[in-house]
Amino acid sequence: MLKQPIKLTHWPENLTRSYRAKGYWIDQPLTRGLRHQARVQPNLTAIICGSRSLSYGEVEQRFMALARRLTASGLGRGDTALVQLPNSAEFYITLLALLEAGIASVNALFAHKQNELNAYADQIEPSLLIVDRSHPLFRDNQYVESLKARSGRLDTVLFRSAETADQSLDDWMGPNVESLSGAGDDLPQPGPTDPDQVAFFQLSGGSTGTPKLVPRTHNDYDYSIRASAKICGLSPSTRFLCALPAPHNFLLSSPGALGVFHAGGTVVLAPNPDPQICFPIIARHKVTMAALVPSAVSMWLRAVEQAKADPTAQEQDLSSLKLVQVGGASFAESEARRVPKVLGCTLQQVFGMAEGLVNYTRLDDDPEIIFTTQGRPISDDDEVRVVDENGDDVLDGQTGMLATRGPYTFRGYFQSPDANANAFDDQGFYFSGDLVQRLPSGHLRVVGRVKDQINRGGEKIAAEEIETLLLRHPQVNQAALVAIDDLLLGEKSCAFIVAEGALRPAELRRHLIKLGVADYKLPDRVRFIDRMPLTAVGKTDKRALRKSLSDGFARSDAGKIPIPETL
Ligand code: J2J
Repeated sequence: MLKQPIKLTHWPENLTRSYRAKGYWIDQPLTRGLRHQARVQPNLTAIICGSRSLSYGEVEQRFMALARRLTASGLGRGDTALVQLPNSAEFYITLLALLEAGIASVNALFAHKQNELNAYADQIEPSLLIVDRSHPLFRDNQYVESLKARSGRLDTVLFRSAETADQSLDDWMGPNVESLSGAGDDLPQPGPTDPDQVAFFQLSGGSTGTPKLVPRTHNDYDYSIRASAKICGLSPSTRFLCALPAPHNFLLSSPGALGVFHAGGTVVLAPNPDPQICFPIIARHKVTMAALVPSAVSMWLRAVEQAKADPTAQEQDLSSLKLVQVGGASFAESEARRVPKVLGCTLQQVFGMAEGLVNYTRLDDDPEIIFTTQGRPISDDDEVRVVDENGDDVLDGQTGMLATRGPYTFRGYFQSPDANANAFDDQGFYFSGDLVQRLPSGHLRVVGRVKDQINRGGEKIAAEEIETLLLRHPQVNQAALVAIDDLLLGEKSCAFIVAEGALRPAELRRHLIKLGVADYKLPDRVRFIDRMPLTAVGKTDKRALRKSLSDGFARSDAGKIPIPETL
């Protein structure tokens, strides 16, 4: 029996016609870029991962083998997969295989734990799970069994870093596809979903209780990738460093690894943006371009300056680096101005979102524009409105809420009617929750947000999600999570708690860890208060809570700051 396509809120007919007519939507699968390069330059390097180097030909062979195996085992269009892999060649090979086989994946960050994975599994009911045995959740089979209980459809589980008894991801990518299935030519052939249907799900930063999923189609995502690759000047000589989580929209599509594959360049993987790890990689592999969050750029600037001041320090050859992209959170103008001087390369500011719209400063923009704005949209057909609380457009230079629609901005979260009712107006404009100003040139400046979210160095935390979990502690009567200013990360989180009886921050931390929350979502500070301040309409007055945080309280100890590994 044919499975139903995955539910999607489509763009209106007149717009889809126009996006096709203008050449944005080309009705090709997202694997097109890599497969094209595998044909024209099979021996060039596509991925460098530790000591391994994979050519375009090898990557294609491996992902096609995996796609065929998956198809042979009865998986295909209408099926979904939950994937959690670290930064590795296998991540890209898996993603490409699932796209080729028509299986829509959710690619969880490696930092995610049961809280997040359960939420994704409940939404997509995966038939397939692809995970890494080195992740603490998958050291034994207990959690896999509980995921199977959540999703009745889940019966295929593949492991990276597999143990002997496991179905090994590596074997499924291996060359002996026919002999493994014993069928040969009779095997059903893999086929991607229709280009207008869901290709995979991106993860929303979110501001509600449950992590939300953004369905992305081949057509819309591929357009954003092709156009981004052009804006960023990618070519076969591009060597792109991916040192943040590979599944994140920034690292995947702005222009990210998929943009690099489209252009025939090389993706060089690193586990995190620590300069001690990344600088030698840049020197060894002659990296030309890196995508970073602001806190990582600040660490790089500091590391270069410290090395310059220290005559005994080993020299770091960063001369191959031509472009550093910074995005995901606000980047201080003073830091932006230092980038060309200290790192000796061009800076590009990127303001994007998993939901769609991506803005770039252009490589040839006036330096003042690059230092002081977060760029302008990819497409002439990105409709951007900056509006006041009545929905009326504000003048250029004035602050308003960002609302957008266009050829690669989604039309609705997966199975979330309430969130969609809040996030969209009746014209299909998506309200991102950002407060921005637009310059007459079309460049945007991000000046704040209205969404109830904390942006911890690019890692997004939906306040409501954590508040709901805090409230599950029997002694917590009320909870509110707010942002504290932080010198390196931009923001950290502080939980205000009204508790019953004596309760210690460590106990709350243990409670959240037990619920399986990703570490970056654990409150950095906890404050116990007697009463929640309320607004006139009786809601928690978060503004008052933020104001009550004194400067001294908010200051962070730079020496103790963990390296931001996730976006
Ligand atoms: C201020 N805030 C920013 C910026 C994102 C490219 C780059 C980033 C993301 C991303 C992405 C910002 N200055 N330069 O998907 O393709 C905040 C805004 C935005 C939210 C989206 C991409 N760049 N932000 O960060 O889905 O609040 O995507 O709405 O994780 O990050 O977060 P996310």
